Amino acid sequence: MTAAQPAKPSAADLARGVEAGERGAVARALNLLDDSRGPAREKARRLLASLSDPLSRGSSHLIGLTGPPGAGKSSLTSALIRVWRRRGLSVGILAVDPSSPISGGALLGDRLRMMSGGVDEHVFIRSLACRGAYGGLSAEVWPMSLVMLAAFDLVLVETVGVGQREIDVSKMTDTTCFVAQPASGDSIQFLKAGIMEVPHVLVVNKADMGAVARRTLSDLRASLRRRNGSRAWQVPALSVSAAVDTGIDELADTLARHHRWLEDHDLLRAGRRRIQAQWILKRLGDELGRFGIDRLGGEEQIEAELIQSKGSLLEQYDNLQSRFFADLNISSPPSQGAHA
Ligand SMILES: Nc1nc2c(ncn2[C@@H]2O[C@H](COP(=O)(O)OP(=O)(O)O)[C@@H](O)[C@H]2O)c(=O)[nH]1
Ligand SMILES: [Mg+2]
Repeated sequence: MTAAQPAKPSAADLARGVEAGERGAVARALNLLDDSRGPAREKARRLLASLSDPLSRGSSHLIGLTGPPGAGKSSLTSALIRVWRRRGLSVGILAVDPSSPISGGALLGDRLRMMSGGVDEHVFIRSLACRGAYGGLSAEVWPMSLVMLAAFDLVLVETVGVGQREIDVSKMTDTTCFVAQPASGDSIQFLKAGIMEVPHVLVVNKADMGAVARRTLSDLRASLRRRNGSRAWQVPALSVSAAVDTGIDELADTLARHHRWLEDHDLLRAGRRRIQAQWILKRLGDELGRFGIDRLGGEEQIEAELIQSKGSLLEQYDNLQSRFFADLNISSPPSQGAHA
């Protein structure tokens, strides 16, 4: 850091830009969250605290699109963007695709520019390279989602599901939509065996493949009938084709219906609070270990405390961290922050 750096917007200015949906401000905010150096992290903290409580921003909807590589998540994402834009909604995309770490988001961006003949000011795409281990990837998705929720009507996280032991990025959203590949039995087997937690919306893409797609859909519906039972939200299974552009409006309607349902049942804010608490717990556990978590009162108590407390993401995190170090009589925590 030298004095020769050009003047940068303050955290408060950045937050205002983000809330006005300015793409430049969103890009700068996401870069800030990506930067683990001390001053950047301090500014990230102020930025997140300056956003007017994105956890409560019920007008925006955080959607996870998950499923195996090749199922058509990216194709479906661009098809959905077209529908949402026609409806006058602004859209932010976080593409987390380990099968195409760098190019995923760029390709999506190119495709959209080709379709619309230019850059759409109301669509923002950010690609996150998969960094392999838990920390790098999921650690960034939640803070980034908060920024994007403050900026856009719809935020979509595209990702292949990750392992069971880690926080599944696809569960860090209001609505999880699973995209199945016709004739690939595995996801359906998982669902039947109860291994896969049922997402909120199921989609069989590639309806244009005909019989094989229809069979997959009826398979899915059969196993859903058994599992839906008396659930308050009855998980729907839809047939769509991103390539031929059929069923996309219905998919957008269904996603919106789940959002409304969450709001009607007072579950939107509660869900986001729980995701945030789990994010903080996971990060604390990575940094302070089992010992640290126990020292702070154990997972359950910390989670309950976090769900009650009003602080913004990094404030909550830092408070717990400081408490831990104060408890050990260490005056200053190590410089490494939550985004290391
Ligand atoms: N036949 C057919 N192919 C599709 C459809 N949607 C996507 N694809 C193709 O499936 C492949 C994988 O698509 P992509 O969107 O990259 O899948 P992702 O890995 O899940 O993001 C590409 O070759 C697409 O052209 C569809 O509706 N029908
Ligand atoms: Mg993809």
